[in-house]
Amino acid sequence: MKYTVLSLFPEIIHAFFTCSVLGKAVRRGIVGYEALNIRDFALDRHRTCDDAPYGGGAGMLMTPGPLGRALEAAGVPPKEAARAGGKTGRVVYLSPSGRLFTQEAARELAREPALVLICGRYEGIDQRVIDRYADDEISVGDYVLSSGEAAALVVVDATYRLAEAAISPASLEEESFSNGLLEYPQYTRPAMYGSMNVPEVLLSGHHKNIRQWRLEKRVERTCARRPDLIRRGMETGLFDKETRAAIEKAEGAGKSAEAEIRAGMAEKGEGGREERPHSGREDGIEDGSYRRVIIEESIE
Ligand code: 9D3
Repeated sequence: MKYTVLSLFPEIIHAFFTCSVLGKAVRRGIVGYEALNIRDFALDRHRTCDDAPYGGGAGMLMTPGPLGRALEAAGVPPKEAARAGGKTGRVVYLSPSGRLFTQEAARELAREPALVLICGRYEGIDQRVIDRYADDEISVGDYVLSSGEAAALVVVDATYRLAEAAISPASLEEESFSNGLLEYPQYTRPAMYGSMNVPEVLLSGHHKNIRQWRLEKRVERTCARRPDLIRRGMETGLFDKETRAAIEKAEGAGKSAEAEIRAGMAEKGEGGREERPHSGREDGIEDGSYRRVIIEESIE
């Protein structure tokens, strides 16, 4: 897969493509990328890329000139020039008004030979440059980001690993959403972490019980956190007999989202209220000290 990312902050893009697993894929030549600075295509002395919206309104918009020239430099012809069949790959504008990015959308984009990703800054970009060059408009979720870069990196991350797996399928293990349930909780050494023990069943070596426990945990979690996934799986006949039985059991035990929250509160005190008044701090530390964040391990 070859990515071309157009941004006013290409340093953000470079950092992502040179670190960790993706960095290795780039160095091995499995993934290619180019990060273009849109500002390099501005023509005036101040390299202006923004202007006020026609018709009024808050904030500034990205002007079409520099972005259009950056796209042409990336080999993207305007639509009126009748594109010569998929050579530049799909042009995606990351936008809060786009269609929702899902695993299905990631699979679809991963099939392209190349992707051109446009990151907006300010309040957005002039509609004419979208109409003239973009094939697709994608949002990564219903929350407000300050710009398109983080969204573009989400799309890169979700697609490059699928594209890579298409070359060497051994690396693609079972996807979290492929059977419609969330993952089970995981534990590694040490078996005792402070006063917190690893669940006994995982140390038992009893593989059938472990499989059953993991299925129950997945179902409990999914019922509590993503009841939409349970509904969808039921409606589409996605779940096998064991899973359906586990769902009935979890629902019978009242493991719905609200039930789990109420259960959590009941453990802390009566009536769902905490026993001590809240200090006003969000991190739960009551003595005025700072929370220490310990990074135990970094990923190569
Ligand atoms: C004042 C109206 N805002 C819309 C809610 C304008 C606006 C918000 C956020 C304009 C640009 C942005 C920056 N966001 C993105 O560029 C973006 C985004 C996002 O904010 N959420 C989810 N997906 C994406 S993809 C690009």
